[in-house]
Amino acid sequence: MHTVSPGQAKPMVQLEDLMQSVAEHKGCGTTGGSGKASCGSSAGEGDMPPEIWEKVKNHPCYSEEAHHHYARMHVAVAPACNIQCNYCNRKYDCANESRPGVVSEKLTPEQAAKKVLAVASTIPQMTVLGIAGPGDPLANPEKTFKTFELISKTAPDIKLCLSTNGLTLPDHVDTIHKFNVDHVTITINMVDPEIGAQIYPWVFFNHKRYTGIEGAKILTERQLQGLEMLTERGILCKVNSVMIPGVNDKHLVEVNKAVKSRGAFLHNIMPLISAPEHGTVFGLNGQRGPSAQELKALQDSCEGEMNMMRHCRQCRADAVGLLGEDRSAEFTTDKIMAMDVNYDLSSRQAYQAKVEVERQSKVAAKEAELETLAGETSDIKILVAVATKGQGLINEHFGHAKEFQVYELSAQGSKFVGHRRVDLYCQGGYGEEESLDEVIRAINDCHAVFVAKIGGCPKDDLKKAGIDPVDQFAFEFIEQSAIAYFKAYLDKVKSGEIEHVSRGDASIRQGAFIAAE
Ligand code: CLF
Ligand code: SF4
Repeated sequence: MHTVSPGQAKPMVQLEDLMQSVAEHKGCGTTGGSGKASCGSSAGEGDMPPEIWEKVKNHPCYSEEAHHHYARMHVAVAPACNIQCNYCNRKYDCANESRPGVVSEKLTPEQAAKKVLAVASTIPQMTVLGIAGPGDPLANPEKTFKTFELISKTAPDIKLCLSTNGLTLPDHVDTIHKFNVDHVTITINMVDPEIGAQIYPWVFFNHKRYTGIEGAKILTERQLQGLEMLTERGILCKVNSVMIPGVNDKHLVEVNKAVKSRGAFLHNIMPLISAPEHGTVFGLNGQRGPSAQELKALQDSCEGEMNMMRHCRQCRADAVGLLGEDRSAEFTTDKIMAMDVNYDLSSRQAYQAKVEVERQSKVAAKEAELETLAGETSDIKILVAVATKGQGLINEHFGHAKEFQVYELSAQGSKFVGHRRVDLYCQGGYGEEESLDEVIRAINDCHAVFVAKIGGCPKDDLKKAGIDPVDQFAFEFIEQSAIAYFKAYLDKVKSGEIEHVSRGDASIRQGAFIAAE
């Protein structure tokens, strides 16, 4: 998405201003191709054709399971944009796929290529390079494709990924194919121009500015045409949609159908992040974002044959690292240019082979635990929150967690359904009551919170709020532990030791809002 600065929030911006201003589109907008079940979920190798598995197995956005192990990076080579979104402030990075916040350092294609080699040498599990802004990559085609060209020559093992608003996509599909860009994200927020007019004040197309319904009509036609052209060529497409309560929330079910029928591989419905200090039209109008519960309900209602991405972190246009972590400060232009880069393909491959062994042992442990639920017919579902630093392990202290991953547990097993950002509870050695309240609010639809360690006071407060603090699975695999916990929970319910109480509505009542940053 892109965000809008106060000045640029006004509809009448000249193209020259537009091209010079630093439009900041962060993130991705890909749709994907082949229709078969895949990867926002924890679908694995047996669930899809081998050629699709090859494309998604180590892409952290296209595979929920891969995101625990593999990293992506973005290079901010695309400053300009050709549309205006009401959730975008051009002072900041594009909101299509990132949260408003910090202005990225703009790079030339040559600087970007050096940065990719520097990161690939330092972080061997970095497998994907995405161009996602800070404007629209296809409003800056020369820089975008020059970057891809340089990287495909120097680091051929890295997957190339692109995120766009889709306005000029049909014009670039052949070039995207030529450069072996296998993953494209299109941000599609509507297929009805009347709704589009509430989101996009204008689009700039064929040297002319179009406003209102007329502009939105052009945009939706071009987006859907581009999606069809990509999927015809076997390019995996993901669609990102920003959920804007009262504007397009109900309509996104229609969007889901429209993109699914055109071959999109994955749909990523993201929450609007909106606050007055972002200076966006929506932020200044008081447009709210959805609660975590509202977002999950919409994602659930769209989940059918097409997988829904639930693990998106709305990352910046210069993000580096595992999803949810940001190592971009280690790779500023000054630091990169001073680095002695040694890109060694064989050591990267050796490291990734070890990652695969780790990953397989995690999958095997989950499968084995799942067998304990065989024949289980209960329709009970519960959510659990998990403090983790990655690798699919419960390996974070409660007080150090900046976010909790949320899993839904049922007789079918465990499913990742989202994450909740929170302020650190532990501030320099002692807890902050306000932060603890915030944590409890954020996870109050969960029955339990799994942690590596937790102090006595927060433990008591969590219990009082009806949330079970669980540290018995410290440093063990998340999903294996969660299934074991759920099995024990069901056994206790059946024996009458405890009564199952649904906590599903609690977050709506008490407002477990997704934290806007
Ligand atoms: Fe980047 Fe996007 Fe490629 Fe991923 S991000 S261009 S597909 S490599 Fe990923 Fe970030 Fe969410 Fe985007 S977590 S904002 S979905
Ligand atoms: Fe901002 Fe353009 Fe991205 Fe929209 S498409 S969020 S206006 S940079």
